[in-house]
Parts: sequence; structure tokens; C-alpha cells
Amino acid sequence: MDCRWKGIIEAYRDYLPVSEITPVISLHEGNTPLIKANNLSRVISPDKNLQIYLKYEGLNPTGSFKDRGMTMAISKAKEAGKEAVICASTGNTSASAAAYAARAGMKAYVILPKGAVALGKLSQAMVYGAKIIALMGNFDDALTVVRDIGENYPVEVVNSVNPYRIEGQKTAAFEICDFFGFAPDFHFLPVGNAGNITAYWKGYKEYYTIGKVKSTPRMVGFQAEGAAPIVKGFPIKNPQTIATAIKIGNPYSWQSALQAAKESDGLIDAVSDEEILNAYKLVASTEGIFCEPASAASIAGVIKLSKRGVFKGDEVIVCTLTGNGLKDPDTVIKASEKPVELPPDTVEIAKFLGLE
Ligand code: AN7
Repeated sequence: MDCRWKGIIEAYRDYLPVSEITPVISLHEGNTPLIKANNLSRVISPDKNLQIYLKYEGLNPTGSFKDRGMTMAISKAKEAGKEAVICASTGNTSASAAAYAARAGMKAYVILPKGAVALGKLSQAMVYGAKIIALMGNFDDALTVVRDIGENYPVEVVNSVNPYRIEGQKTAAFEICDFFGFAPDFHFLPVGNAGNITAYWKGYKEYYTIGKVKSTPRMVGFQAEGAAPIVKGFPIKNPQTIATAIKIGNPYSWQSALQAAKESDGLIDAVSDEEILNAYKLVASTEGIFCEPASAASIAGVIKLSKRGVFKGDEVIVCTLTGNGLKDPDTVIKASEKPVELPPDTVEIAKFLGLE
């Protein structure tokens, strides 16, 4: 039997809008680990025995969950005969779009908010050969321009305004249900443009409707406090947060994110940059998992709700860690102690390490 993983389209073909004529452009995305985080659970709530699992999406081919949506968006654009794609991005979408476009033999145009994208992500868009514009404006301005271009020129928009992105991303919910054989009690996610929470909710509902699972999780989305339009109820003109991936003031999927929270008896809330950074360091130091700052908003959210007394005990909680920490090493280097410089002297080093 050939049991090599061939990506989310081959794995979930029956649940996706593809046919035998769709050219599958894949980098074997998906099938990411769902890691049980006992150490983290004990730190967050020693007495509640929370069953926390981390869906480690940073292990996708370009280092984020965007690859699940991009394999669909690029395959469908290729099927439709498109030769170029365009996106606005806080970084990860552009890295993914550029990689999949390269694999498809298509051009990628990416518009990034100038000075507001983590270097790892920018370097990805560059090496995959995208044409890159550093926009004198923020992500929301970039998305407005991109949608305009999509309407007026023969270029496919591959932001999550493209419904195929949502279709691809919903497969993460399928993987989680297939892993457990049931749906978790809670699902926590960071929220930026709000496509991913929309996609997960769609996936869970589809599995529920066809009887693969007997319940659906409560969907809990967390924005960064300085970029929390959904929580505040109005667009934020000049969003601010250290978590540049989710520095978005007017999310496209605003309404569907609210709907996911409402239908699932969940919520959308916000965490501060300090809470995000603490969660970011905590998951790395207790579990050995390096995610990017935005991803840690999901864990910061669990901590916040735990303090609020939301959990009774024994709940199965999944947090999506949306992106790989290596994309944005600056954040942790700035927030950490510098390594001590020592000469190559065994005794001196042993003394410093407390071994002497
Ligand atoms: C690591 O790349 O919007 O709520 O342009 O990179 O579905 O937008 C990235 C978003 C969370 C938020 N975590 O997801 C982009 C972009 C990481 C991200 C989000 C993003 P959505």
C-alpha cells in the first residue's frame, strides 16, 4: 500500500470542490501533529486536568496553516487557466502564495505593509520569486488595493476572500476529528482576517452533518488588544500589536467569525501583547514548541479563560499554533537575555554552568 501523505486535496478530495480535471498543486501540506501538552496544562491549571492539544501548523511546507488554503486556491486558479495570483499579506499568506505559485508555474504578486512583516516571511516571498511591493500603508490598505486589482485585471486574488482558501483550511478540523474520533470541547485560534476560524467552523459543521462526529466544539477566537475590531465592534484605523501576523483592523471574514462564535456557543475576545508574549515563551519552555507570536494568542486565550473559571475540568481543548516561530526570531531575541560570552576554557565554563 502506498501510504505516503500527498497533501490535503488527495486526503480529503471527497469533501473539496475539486474534480479529476483539477491539477493538484501540492507541497504535501497538512497531516500536522496534534501534540498533547501536559506540561502546559499543569502550569495553566494544576487542578483541572485540562486535555490541551496543540495543532502544530508551523510544520506545514512554508511554515504556516496558509498552505492548506493555498493548495486549493492555486490548484483552482490553475484549473481556470489563470497565469498570475495576487495577495495582500501580513507575511504568511505571501510566503505560501509565492511557493505554490512557483510550483504551479504562475506569477505571484504580493503587497505587504511596509516595515510590518517578519523577516523570515519576507525572505520566503523573495526566494520563491514573487514580485513584492512594500506598501506605504497597512494590511487593510493592501487588501483594498488587491481586491481592486482582482476586479479589474486578469489576476486571481488568493487572500481568504477566495472561497477555495476556506475550503482547504477546513481540512485541519477534519484531521483533528479523525485523530480523536470525536470533536474537541473547545477550539482556540488567533484571529486576524478571520478566515481560519471561519474555515475550522465550516469543517467541524460538515463532519457533524454527515455524522462523523456527534458534537461540535465551542469556537474561541483571540485578537490582539491593539488590533481587536471584532471585540470592539468597529474597524481599527491604525492597529498595533507585536503579533504582526494579526495586525489587522478590518477583517474580511468579520461576520462569519462572529457567526462561528455565536453558533458554537463560543466567543471572540482579546489578549494583550504581554499575555501573548508570556504564552509564546511558556509553550516553548514547557513543551519545546516554537510558534510565532500571533499563534500564541490561542494559548494566551486558554490562560485567560482558565483564570475566568470557564473550565470545569477534563475538557478536551485544541489550540491551533498557526505559524512557525522561526519566521520571526527577532521578537524572542529582543525579549530575552543575551548569551554570555566566554573564552574556550573548560573550568571557567563549568564554573559558569554551576558544575564546579
Ligand atoms: C501565524 O498572512 O492574514 O484570522 O496575510 O499568519 O485567518 O487571518 C495571516 C494571518 C494567525 C490569522 N496566525 O488568521 C496574512 C495573514 C498567523 C497568521 C493568523 C495569521 P486569519
